[in-house]
Amino acid sequence: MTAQSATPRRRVPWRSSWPSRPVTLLAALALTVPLALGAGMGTAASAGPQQDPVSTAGSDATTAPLVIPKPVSMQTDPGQSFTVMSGTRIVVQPGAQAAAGVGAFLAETLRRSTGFALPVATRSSGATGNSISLRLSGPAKLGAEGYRLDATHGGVRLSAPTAAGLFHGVQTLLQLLPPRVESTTVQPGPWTVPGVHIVDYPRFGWRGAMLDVSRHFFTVEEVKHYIDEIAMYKINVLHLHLSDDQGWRIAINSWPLLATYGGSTEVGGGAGGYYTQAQYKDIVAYAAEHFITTVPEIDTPGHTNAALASYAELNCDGTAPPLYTGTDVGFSSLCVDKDITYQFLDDVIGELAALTPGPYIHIGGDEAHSTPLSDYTRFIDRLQPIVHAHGKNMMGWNEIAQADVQPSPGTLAQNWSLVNDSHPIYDALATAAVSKAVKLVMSPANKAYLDMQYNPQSPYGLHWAGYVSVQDSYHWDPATIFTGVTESDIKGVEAPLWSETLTNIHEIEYMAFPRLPGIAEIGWSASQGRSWSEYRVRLAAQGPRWDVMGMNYYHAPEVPWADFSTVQKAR
Ligand code: TNX
Repeated sequence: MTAQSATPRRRVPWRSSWPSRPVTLLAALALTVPLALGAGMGTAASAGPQQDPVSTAGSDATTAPLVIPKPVSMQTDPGQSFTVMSGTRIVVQPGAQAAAGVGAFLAETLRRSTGFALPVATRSSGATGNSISLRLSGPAKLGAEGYRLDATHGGVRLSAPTAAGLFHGVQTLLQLLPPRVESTTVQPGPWTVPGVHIVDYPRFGWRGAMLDVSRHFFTVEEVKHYIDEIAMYKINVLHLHLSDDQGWRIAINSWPLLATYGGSTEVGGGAGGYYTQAQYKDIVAYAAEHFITTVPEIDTPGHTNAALASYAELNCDGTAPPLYTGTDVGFSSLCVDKDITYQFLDDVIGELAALTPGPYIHIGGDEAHSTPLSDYTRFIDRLQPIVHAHGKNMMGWNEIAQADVQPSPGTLAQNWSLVNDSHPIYDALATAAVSKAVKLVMSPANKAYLDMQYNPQSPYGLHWAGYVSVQDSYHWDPATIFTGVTESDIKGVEAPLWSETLTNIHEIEYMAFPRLPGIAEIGWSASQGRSWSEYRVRLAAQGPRWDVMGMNYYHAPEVPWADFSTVQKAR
């Protein structure tokens, strides 16, 4: 492949410089807390976002902090501010190791651009004076991921009931600082945070980003780079599409040819690749350090040519097909009536479950056009107990709702059906899932698929679901798209990035940005009060940050980049 190795900018520092890193505690918090929140936290708003053609945000733009996702409540105090200085300290309570880990992340990020020492100190009494305090406390209403942030002359006080909440609060704090805070080299100050009082928590407990590492393979460093970028917008699930017709990307010890042979190519005939189990664990741990739960997907019973090519015995006729490097879908199927198919799945899911601290295994289930429906439903019905036997919940694309799926524990259907912009539509798969008490993760292809071209001129991407402008991808609400599907049926949202046309991190960035922050906001912020005309101003303010980070992004003409890069640079 042609991918370049990318240097992560926000590597969590405790690996080397935080000797008492509470790995297990942090990992446990990161892996269980975000998903435990579930749907329905915060305002159960169901009104769709307004389409306000007139910009109303201009007057606010220079005063209100330009944060994405939009916080639940934010009061500015123009008479107050806090400036990070050479003597500023980051303060945590004694024994609050999870808070100390988040403090170390903040310190490391700030040290690079400010050049200040920013020691992480322990003190029981919270912040006094020139400090940023991180406290593991706060009212229950903040939930598993909420936080409170106050910036005044007296310091910055960040509090949250969980480390995940503190981490999300740190992401907000970084957005309140000038864009050059994202630099990896020392920049001139001042490093002023505006006077602000924020109370914030998410609408949904699942805010995902999916990366297809099968159609093209991406290196560990590239995946970590993407983790850095999605964490900025409070994404808390990384769904890795680890197998498809064109490549198998995770080493399975009991079936070694899957990776070594099935992973040896990719779309277009490049060299492909796969993650060793150690590399995969490294990705999962890195995501967890960013309070992101990894959900691995092995796509079945279709999208399996790489596996079928690796082991002849998995084919009904006992003959292995050749490896595949094209972009068709729907031509491959596991052999539903062979016992070895289920032995294979048991082995693969067993090894995957052992590598997966999070509660979900995604079994695909999409576009199984070569599997007759009765075979398909029998297959899914046999697969779900295998997932459960390995202690995991099953997630699949929305077609799984055709089978007799059990809702418990925690079964999820990922809905990729197209949605109508202006009114709810009936969708049989969504309705079937909900009737079985299976919750939905919303990924409507004509809104949330980041691989859809922005317009006919886009250099990468597909357009089978339409051209999806930045404004289009922001203009939907998960709870109002299907008749009969309401807020409580929805686990959250996810933005898939399929990689038939994408070969490296720069191309990934171009498709994900600037649309991904909008999907993140749809998952985090209440829909009431969301409007494109206001959002696009906040989005424009991200541009200078991405410029500083050297990120590639589409300079969508409907976003007023130039105006706000000037404002931000002047701050
Ligand atoms: C549909 S929708 C797919 C993928 C493709 C993608 C391209 C769904 C679950 N599957 O196999 O890569 O479209 O946009």
